[in-house]
Amino acid sequence: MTTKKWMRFAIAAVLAAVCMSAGTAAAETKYRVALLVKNLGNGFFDAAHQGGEEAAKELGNIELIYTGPTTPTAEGQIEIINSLIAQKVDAIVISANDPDALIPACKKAAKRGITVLSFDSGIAKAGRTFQINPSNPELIGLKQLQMASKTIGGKGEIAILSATAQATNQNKWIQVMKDDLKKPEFAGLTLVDVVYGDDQSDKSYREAIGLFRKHPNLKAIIAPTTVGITAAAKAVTDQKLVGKVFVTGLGLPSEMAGHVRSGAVDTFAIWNPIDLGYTAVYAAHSLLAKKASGKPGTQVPVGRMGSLKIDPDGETAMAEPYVFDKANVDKFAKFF
Ligand code: RAM
Repeated sequence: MTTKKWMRFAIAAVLAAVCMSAGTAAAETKYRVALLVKNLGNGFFDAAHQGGEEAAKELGNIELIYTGPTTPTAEGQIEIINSLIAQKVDAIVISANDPDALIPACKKAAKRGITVLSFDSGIAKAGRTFQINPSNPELIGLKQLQMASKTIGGKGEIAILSATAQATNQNKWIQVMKDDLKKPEFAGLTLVDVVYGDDQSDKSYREAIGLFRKHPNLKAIIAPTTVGITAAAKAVTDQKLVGKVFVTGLGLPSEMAGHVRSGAVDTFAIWNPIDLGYTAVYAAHSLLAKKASGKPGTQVPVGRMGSLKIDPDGETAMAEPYVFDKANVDKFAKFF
């Protein structure tokens, strides 16, 4: 090797060593982030998990732990939070089964230095740094009433088939719908019942059948849950009520395409659950890496989703719900 060549080789070797040690330093700041969902086996959360993994991959220093109870209960989530505290994770990003019951467990986690965020279904202020709503709750509630009203020509009996009776997100949307029903725009609609399928397919199905029996003049079921809406649509088909009772609410195009085709569903809405999971995990990283405080009035960077503006109540919204019908459902069914 000539002296010149040797010098070049030596410089390259030193540079490589410096880069490697920088790489090792980055690898040392690996964050363990738990994505704790209402329950496992729900396609909506599977999609959110996919988005969370995407954020973890992009950021490079997150180990994502995807977890949740088998049924959507606060007790199941409290048990998991205690185990995550024992495992000393860095952050818990939770879709809560109850706004208040989880506060003590989440406070305990925060005391041990764990960052706690809620997404999808929130925890009350005292239990988290901030809550990421998929969209503005007023808009989500209103959209569902508008879809039901349009499908049944603005007139008739409607019922709500929800998730669990304690779910923060569904309860908020139901309240918005009840308030909006007082508007002249919805004067022809009568809300005759609110029932709970607990985000379990079989219970949701039975509740839908119960509604048909109890309310023979029922025109529409609004199910503000991806589990409830599919079960209700199946019940309508099985009971040969297509064209008589319509189902609307919040659903996944992948699960709803067949029901739109059958006519049991005219329109339904949802936001992108992959984006929601991505946003939630990215936001946790921004706090852990001290790129944001998460305090009201500040912004939190969330990668390809831009940034979240935290409002005075410590809440933020991701995007607007999107409406699906037979013209576009198949296109989106490939994604979520
Ligand atoms: C179900 C869950 C979730 C909700 C969606 C619309 O999958 O209840 O929390 O956001 O429906």
